[in-house]
Amino acid sequence: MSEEKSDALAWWREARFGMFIHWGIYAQPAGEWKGERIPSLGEWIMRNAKIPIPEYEKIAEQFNPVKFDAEEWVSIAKDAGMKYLVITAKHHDGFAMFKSAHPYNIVDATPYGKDPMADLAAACQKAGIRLCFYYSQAQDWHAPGGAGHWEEDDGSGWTQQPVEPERFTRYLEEKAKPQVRELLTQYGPIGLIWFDTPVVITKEQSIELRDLVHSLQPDCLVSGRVGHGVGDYGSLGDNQHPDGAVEGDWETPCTINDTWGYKFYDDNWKSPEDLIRLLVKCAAKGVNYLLNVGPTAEGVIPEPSVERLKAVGQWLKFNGEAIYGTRATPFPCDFDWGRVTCKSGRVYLHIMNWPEETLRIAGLRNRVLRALMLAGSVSVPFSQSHEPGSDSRMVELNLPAEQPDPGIVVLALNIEGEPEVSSLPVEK
Ligand code: JFZ
Repeated sequence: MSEEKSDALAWWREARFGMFIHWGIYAQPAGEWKGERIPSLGEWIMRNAKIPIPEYEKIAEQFNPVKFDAEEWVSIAKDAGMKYLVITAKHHDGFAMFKSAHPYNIVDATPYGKDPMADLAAACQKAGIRLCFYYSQAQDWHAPGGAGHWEEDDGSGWTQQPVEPERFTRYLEEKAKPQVRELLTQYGPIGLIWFDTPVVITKEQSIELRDLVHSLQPDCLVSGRVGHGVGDYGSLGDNQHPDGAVEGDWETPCTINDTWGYKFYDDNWKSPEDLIRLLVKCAAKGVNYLLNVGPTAEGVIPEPSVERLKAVGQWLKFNGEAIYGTRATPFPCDFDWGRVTCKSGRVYLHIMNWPEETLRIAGLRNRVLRALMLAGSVSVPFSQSHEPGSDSRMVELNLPAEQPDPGIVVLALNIEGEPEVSSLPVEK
């Protein structure tokens, strides 16, 4: 991470929670091809069902998301407590979901004929949400020279061609770079470009893409998946949350069910409690949580996702202070009872397993001024001790015997100064 980018990262660090949207013409087959359910990710159906390019192109001729309503999508994100939105402008299938000079795009190749990104840009602007774009820079199964490009072989079927460096360079120059330029010049300020699966890209090419983004919009961030570690922040593996401490700026992309792009029969939904737990576990490591929805071909965010996002938003309404603008736990370890976030003057205890008696926190060096449950602002009686001989410190919180809420209860400790803990917070 370069020094000069840290200002541009300020909003992103503060945000902690964003909406990922995987939306493309793959939502039309929705996980099924010629009567067969195709395993794995919805947005990978072209490759997994080995759909020839001319047949896949026909999907676009049916794609008509008449129920798409940008303001509604943005309000779903806002009600969930999400602060930014990252939408697939072009996924690996090569189809642009925006107005582009390249003809394979939603405006020119579908009956819909409109640019949803323009509507989203306006709705985001109005709602104070940062609009960001996902762009598959290397994999493009439709464009000659793109990684994973389909070509008809000797007549026996369709296969992926090995990538030849000169052809790939031509694809980058003729399609990827011009489209990145379009995304950064047609829709006003963009928060970040979420490049993905660098596969064959060279380090020089990753740097060129990053520099192109920064030259068009200096404050626009570039995701780590641009390749070769040259992005402005890193991406963890999908649905991952780190166990140990993490250095630097990271984000975890997550699914609510098991796919990114819509599949009509994937109903393996995580519970709202699971989603909140993952949000807390990410925040406790200073990691952003980018939670995905996969809208249908009609342009509707599936109801089970909407319900769950509402529940997360409800939790954040009371406990958001313990997520937004916080830093990773100051403690060198995790605790059985839950997770910790903090900011200047405050330590937040996210209680996932309600303790049987007193909750003991060892090692906090700051004087605690007050302890309260965030939801309802209920004060919690506590005591604090310090044994100078062994330099052992302890805060004891007398929680109610009954957990006041079945979800994660957050305790805020008002402290003096910046949170500080002993390097080994030993419990007696
Ligand atoms: C990629 C895409 O192939 C997929 O379709 C989706 O868009 C997802 C968000 O990103 O898949 C990945 C990329 C990287 C990892 C896992 C899945 N990873 O690093 O663990």
